[in-house]
Amino acid sequence: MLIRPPAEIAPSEITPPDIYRDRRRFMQGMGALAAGAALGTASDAGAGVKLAGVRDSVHTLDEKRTPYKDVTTYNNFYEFGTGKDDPADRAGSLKPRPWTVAIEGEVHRPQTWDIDALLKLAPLEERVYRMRCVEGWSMVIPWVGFPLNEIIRRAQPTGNAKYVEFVTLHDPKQMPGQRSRVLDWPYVEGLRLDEAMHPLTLLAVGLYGEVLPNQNGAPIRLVVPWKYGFKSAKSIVSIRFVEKQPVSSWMAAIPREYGFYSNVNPQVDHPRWSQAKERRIGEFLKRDTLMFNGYGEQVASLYRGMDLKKFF
Ligand SMILES: Nc1nc2c(c(=O)[nH]1)N[C@H]1C(S)=C(S)[C@@H](COP(=O)(O)O)O[C@H]1N2
Ligand SMILES: [Mo]
Repeated sequence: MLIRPPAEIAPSEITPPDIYRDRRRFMQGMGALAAGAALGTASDAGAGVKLAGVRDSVHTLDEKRTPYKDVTTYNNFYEFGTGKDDPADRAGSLKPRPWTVAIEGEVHRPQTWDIDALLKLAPLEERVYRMRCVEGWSMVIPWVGFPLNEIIRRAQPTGNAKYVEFVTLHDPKQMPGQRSRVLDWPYVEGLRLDEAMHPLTLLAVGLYGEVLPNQNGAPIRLVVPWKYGFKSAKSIVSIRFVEKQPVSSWMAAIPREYGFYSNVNPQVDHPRWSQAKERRIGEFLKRDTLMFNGYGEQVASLYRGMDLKKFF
């Protein structure tokens, strides 16, 4: 999004033949099986493998879900390149096992979670969320995950914890895009503690009932449905509780264009384009962008009294 204007997507770009998806998933499955065997870990770590025991939740939508192949082949994940199809083509070098997530900083109980233990921390739910990229496109995605607040409660933030920082893996061997300096790596994002505690804020480990594909942020990523997509950091290795407002990677790169809050807000234009409308991937006509991406009833109270033009 650093270099691209709002996406104008050719239908051919978003409807590759089905066979493409099937071939890719087959190969990923084989890769996961091989990796599982080599590491002696469960083979259910692989993308495309069905997640067991996923509950339905009240978080669903009466909107058409974006097809799996679009969700997994039209991505932003600059660690694998800046093109929309780079992550699907190149994220095979990411190894989602073994993996740990450190809970650190201003907490009474810092802890490093092994990813497989983390998967058992709370019941997995399916949540169908709208996702809106600041570039002007959107999707409806059935995520699988659990609320971030499940981890936060266990970590017991101290009185100094005002914000939470999310840090993506930094390893140019696994993430070749980190060899070019499009961003100051690692990718860092942040939320205010109350935003992080909000029941809509999700840690996702899957989509469409299956283990998260690498290109979507395996093995664990944030999903904050009322904020622009870039707030939802992928492939997280650290969740840090801090006193001062973090500087996110996008704020550091282009402070005039990307602020800390980044709430979806059709009334606040991006300095280079309008945010009033969006193109739902797979649709032809643009639709109006909704305040807080349609989650206003749940989240507007977090911002009561704040000037959202100033705190963009
Ligand atoms: N680590 C990391 N996280 C990231 C990004 C990225 O480049 N690196 N891109 C963000 C942006 S701009 C968007 S729109 C979403 C896209 O998520 P998706 O590809 O799963 O739809 O991921 C976000 N999380
Ligand atoms: Mo984005």
